Amino acid sequence: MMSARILFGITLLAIGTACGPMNQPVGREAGNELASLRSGQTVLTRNKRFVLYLGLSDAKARPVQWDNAYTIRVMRADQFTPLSPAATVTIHSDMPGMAGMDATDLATVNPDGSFSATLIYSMPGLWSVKVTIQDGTETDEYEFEEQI
Ligand SMILES: [Cu+2]
Repeated sequence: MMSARILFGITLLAIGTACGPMNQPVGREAGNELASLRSGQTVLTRNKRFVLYLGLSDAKARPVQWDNAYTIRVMRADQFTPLSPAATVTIHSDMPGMAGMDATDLATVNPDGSFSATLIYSMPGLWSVKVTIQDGTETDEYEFEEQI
């Protein structure tokens, strides 16, 4: 029977091998650079349909491994009007180059119209995050990367 120490070593080796590519930024097409989103930054979504604010809820400067609570605020970019009550915000996170790491979460809407979501970066490395906003017939997204 294998000792626990040997088994642990084999497991670490397997993880190290599997995760090699994910610590490198994946190749980018021109004009499709992914930015790291600084907490508290306000950005326009890809097709300029929405203004998106995404901030860490507990005033951390940077996200950390495991749970990160985010507050998300969205306005329609054309008139700076609020979203309709039926609007949804979905967050998809993944590690580029590593299978089986992706997760999709629907953000919870708060009484003041903001959204809350918890992103779980389950291991160190490069994470790719896509925020998708849908309001009626309008859908738009914003992608960024985080090095955890
Ligand atoms: Cu990984």
